[in-house]
Amino acid sequence: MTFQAALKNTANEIEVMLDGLLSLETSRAPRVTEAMRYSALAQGKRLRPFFVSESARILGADRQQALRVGAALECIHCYSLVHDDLPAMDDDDLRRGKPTCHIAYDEATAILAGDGLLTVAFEIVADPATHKDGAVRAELALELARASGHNGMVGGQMLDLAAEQKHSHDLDEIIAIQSLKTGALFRFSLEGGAILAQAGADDRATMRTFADKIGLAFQIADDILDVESSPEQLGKATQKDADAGKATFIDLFGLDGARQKAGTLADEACDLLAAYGDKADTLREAARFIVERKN
Ligand code: GRG
Repeated sequence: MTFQAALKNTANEIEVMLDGLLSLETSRAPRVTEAMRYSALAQGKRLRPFFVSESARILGADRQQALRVGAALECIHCYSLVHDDLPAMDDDDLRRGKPTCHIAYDEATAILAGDGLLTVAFEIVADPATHKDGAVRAELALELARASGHNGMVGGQMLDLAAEQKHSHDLDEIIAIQSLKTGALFRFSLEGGAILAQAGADDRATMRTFADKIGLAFQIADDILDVESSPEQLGKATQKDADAGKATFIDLFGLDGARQKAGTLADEACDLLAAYGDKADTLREAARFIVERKN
């Protein structure tokens, strides 16, 4: 199966799963559930669940279980987008081609919808349907919390806000920030499949290193799209980084240099998968897509 077909399949399955997990029928507070559904069921690429399902497939874990872990991770990703769009953060009106959650609802509802998505992620992972072995579920919850929290994505967002204030343009600092802000969830996506498969230390390390390379390549591509693309194409505002005084990889490498750096990272990521042979072809295509994508 080609990468595009596999991504589409996973996206469809994740949307069906999220539709069931975020059920309005069983909701005791329909407004917040509606806002959660509004953001989580909006058209996203579902890259992170795709990576969970691919690492699970390559390492021999069950697909339905991998989809549950992917759905949990997508909930965390969507919560971060909802909160990131709030007036106190990026103050954006457009996300995934639609009004952002606080515009469609209101700020308090958007904050609660983000909180709801964050917590439901752990409800999904801790449910016995995710894995029969409680130790596996506990490890998934632990790593997901580490990736999402103050020493992961939340910490990266904090450092990013601070760097904006001091207009910092130091390469090591930008890499360190991005490795937390966007890299941590990619790391969990590839390690999550390995945890489900109860894979050994070598496989887990390979998946983590692959994730670090593509996570950084993803962020460089994001910086390029912010400069070169349009809100119509991306479904979100562009030219945000310069306006916010954010230090980006383009400031450091220039546009061509940034493109080259992202390509090199994708090559290095693909090389890491040699031991998995053809089985990892879709993952290799995904690494290329990360740097060549148009949205
Ligand atoms: C507010 C706790 C908190 C964290 C925010 C990751 C993050 C930290 C904010 C997201 C804002 C942003 C635009 C970050 C740049 C990289 C990124 C995560 C882009 C969006 O991811 P895609 O392209 O989006 O996978 P889709 O919509 O396809 O899921």
